[in-house]
Amino acid sequence: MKTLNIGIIGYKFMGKAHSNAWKKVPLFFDVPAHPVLKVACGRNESQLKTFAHKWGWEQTETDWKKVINRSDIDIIDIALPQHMHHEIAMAAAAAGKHIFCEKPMAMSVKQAEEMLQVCTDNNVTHYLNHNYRRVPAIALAKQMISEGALGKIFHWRAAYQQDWIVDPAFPLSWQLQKETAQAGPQWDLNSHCVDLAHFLVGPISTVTCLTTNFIRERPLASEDSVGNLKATAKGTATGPVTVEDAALMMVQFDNGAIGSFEATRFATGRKNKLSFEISGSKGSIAFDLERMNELQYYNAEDPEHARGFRTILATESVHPYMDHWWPPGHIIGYEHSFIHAAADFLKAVTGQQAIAPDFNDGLKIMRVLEAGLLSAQNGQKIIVH
Ligand code: SOE
Repeated sequence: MKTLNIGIIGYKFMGKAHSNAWKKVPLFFDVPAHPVLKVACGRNESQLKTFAHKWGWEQTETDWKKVINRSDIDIIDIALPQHMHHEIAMAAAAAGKHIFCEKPMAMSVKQAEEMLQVCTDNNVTHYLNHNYRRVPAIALAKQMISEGALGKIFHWRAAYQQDWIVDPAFPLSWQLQKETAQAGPQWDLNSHCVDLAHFLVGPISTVTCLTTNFIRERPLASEDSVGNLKATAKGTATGPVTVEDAALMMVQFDNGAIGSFEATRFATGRKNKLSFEISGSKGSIAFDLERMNELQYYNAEDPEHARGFRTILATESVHPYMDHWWPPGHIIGYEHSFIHAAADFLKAVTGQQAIAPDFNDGLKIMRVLEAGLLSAQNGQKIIVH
């Protein structure tokens, strides 16, 4: 069987999620080419070696440029914070490597445009890992909408709620600084929800946004404070938080629907709750990541006395991706969405099918997110296109 050699850059939270996907995908899917975990790259050599040993990467390298310049590497997996995506993706595409890139795509629309251009010019496969599209219940929602189950769509309501920085003692990690994150939940969380809104409802034409900060100064973080949404303080010195703590967007879609997006790291008690509801003329659907195997569906055409939201358990072999997993009713989890992405990416690299979201979709997401930041600054409604 054909093999594809992967070089992964980054070994923290996403490095693990991606490594798990590359390892598991040939076990559960009929892959068109076998992914080889060839080389793992990161700056801290001892941590990197521990990671590589545990996850089965054959080699390690501390200089990402050397990984990209290796002739035996086919795929570059960018599992790093967004401020490093542009430079690495540009170099990887120029070297003819296929790119599997973690979200959010970049720091700006301009960077995203350049990344898309260089990938197009070099004819490489590019995938942006908004993994939630590949949660079976969400893929089922897409299928049902395409089949007309909701009729004309009126409303999109999304909320992505976390609470990991409610404590003022939580330090100033890279996610809370503009130089490394560009923005707060508007980038990290609303990027996912805008991707889902584009996927399920359609293009967004205008954006109005409000952002706020609840805590403006935090203790400085220690050097290796990255990964798993944990960080430790370096001492007593503090620094300013330079990204928003919460964002609220209102949008208009090209198809006439209107939508709202709440993204926050201050929803006390909510750890990683991504929920959305779509209301249409014939029915509605609702999803909650905390119950990720379920899709709520209301059919306005049911007999009047029997109407009500019902729960579809998206665990059957007729549901997207589920024929690769367990017997009926056996649930799956967060990491499976990454494995589904790896399976589809290998098909894309071998020319069997296109993959989305790619950098073209990512650029459209960045346009909405950047319009949101601009609107929050100037108080105006921004026209995206
Ligand atoms: C942190 O907020 C985070 O890990 C996101 O960056 C991920 O994309 C999301 O899946 C979970 O939360």
